Amino acid sequence: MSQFVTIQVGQCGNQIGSAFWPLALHEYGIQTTTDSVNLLKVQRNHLKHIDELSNAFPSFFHVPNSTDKFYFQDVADLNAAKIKARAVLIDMEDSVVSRFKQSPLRQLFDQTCFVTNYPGSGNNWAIGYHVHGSEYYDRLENSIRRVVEKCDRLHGFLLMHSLGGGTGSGLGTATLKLLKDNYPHVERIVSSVYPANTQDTVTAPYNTLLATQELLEHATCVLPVENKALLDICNAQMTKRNNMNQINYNVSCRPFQDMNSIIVNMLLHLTSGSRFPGSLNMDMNEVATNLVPYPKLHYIFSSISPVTLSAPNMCTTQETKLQDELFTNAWSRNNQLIKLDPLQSASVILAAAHIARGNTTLTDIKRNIERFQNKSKFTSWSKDCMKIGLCSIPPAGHSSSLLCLLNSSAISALFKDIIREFSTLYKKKAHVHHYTQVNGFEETHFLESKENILSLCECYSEIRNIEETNISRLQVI
Ligand SMILES: Nc1nc2c(ncn2[C@@H]2O[C@H](COP(=O)(O)OP(=O)(O)OP(=O)(O)O)[C@@H](O)[C@H]2O)c(=O)[nH]1
Ligand SMILES: [Mg+2]
Repeated sequence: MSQFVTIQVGQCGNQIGSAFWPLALHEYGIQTTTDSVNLLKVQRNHLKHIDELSNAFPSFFHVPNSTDKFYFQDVADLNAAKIKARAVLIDMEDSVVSRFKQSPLRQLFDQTCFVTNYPGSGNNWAIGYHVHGSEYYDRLENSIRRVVEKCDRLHGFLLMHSLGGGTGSGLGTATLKLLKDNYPHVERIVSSVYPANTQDTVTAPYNTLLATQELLEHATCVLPVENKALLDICNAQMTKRNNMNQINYNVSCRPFQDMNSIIVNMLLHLTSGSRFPGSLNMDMNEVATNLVPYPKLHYIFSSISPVTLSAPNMCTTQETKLQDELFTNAWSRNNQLIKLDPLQSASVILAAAHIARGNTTLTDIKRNIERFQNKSKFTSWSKDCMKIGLCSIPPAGHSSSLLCLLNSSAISALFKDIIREFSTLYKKKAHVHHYTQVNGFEETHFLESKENILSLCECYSEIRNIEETNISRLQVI
């Protein structure tokens, strides 16, 4: 089974990480809470799939003395066996990362995998990328190398960060470049949280533009996420629950925790085919080969169904959903992790993949793929090809689930938004001096990034126009 190293950068990246590790352990049937409902469910799940879980466990965790018997049931077992997460935790302030050091999972993280400083990158991409990127290059290189050396089947890096601030966007993309330079053949899958239009950081448009340019150059695949979309998904989930659950939820709610667990479930689902067996397993390297037709056109829409929230009481076992309903929900724009519709009529699908987990059958998939092909517009080369994956192990708490991945020209709306927000600020040269006073940053970098993103938008519209011309010609004949 493949192995993955997660790299968490900045506040957001590390908060996503703090949702990631308990849920990843949960998937292997390992208990991290004292909640009795969850305990029962996890243990049942654990017993049913013990062999598969045992084989798949080293995907995210280093087991020093490999044992034949998979005996881990809770954190104490992990500590006794000196299990370590394959992770590097980076932040230029230490408040979020230090929460890891105090959490019940603290012994999962080796001291050498923490790279922190004080007091952050001041919401400035240039400080994250140029100042911290140079100063911490050697430490990052060493920390990553140490984790990599403990892998014998390293398949990919999973980088988690946001683009609105300075550390996740600046140092995050500097780290991505480091990964590309040092490990060019290992996939770099990035989950990037894009800021909402009503931004909490005035310089977010600059940081987002500059980071996006780096993501285009150095990532294998980017799975963009918007907090607005996550919040809407969480709210929709809440209105479906009864009042008592709603009250419990409101009391215990930590909004980012639920929003982040949606991202985590997407990442766990994405990697499931490389970790668990299945009758038609989709490996991670197949994701990039199938979904990225040209190197820079690697932004992928993702949606999952059913949605899982992590708050106590909320992650109860669901009855088997009707399979067709799983697919319909995954195609809905309401389930997309960004606030765009990949299937809108003016767009064209460049590539698509559906990864099912649990008791979905090939017949279910085939029937639904046909529905999908009839409702969507494709390029000439993607019309008849649909990558499908079937992984037999469902996520914790569900009997089946579906991840839909789409490379759609509709993504250009995200890029146009980035340029619009940037131009509003840049027209008045507001806040520019914070960037130009950073050693290594040139003002031309803003305009070059803008040009590159614009030319990406042109690529998407060219593909869409060619397809439209083809379609109308066909109609005339
Ligand atoms: N989904 C999600 N978004 C977050 C989280 N924390 C922060 N954000 C978003 O991330 C952006 C701010 O970036 P941060 O991650 O706080 O910044 P940073 O990378 O630590 O950079 P600096 O603090 O500027 O050094 C804003 O758009 C926030 O809404 C989180 O836990 N989850
Ligand atoms: Mg920060």
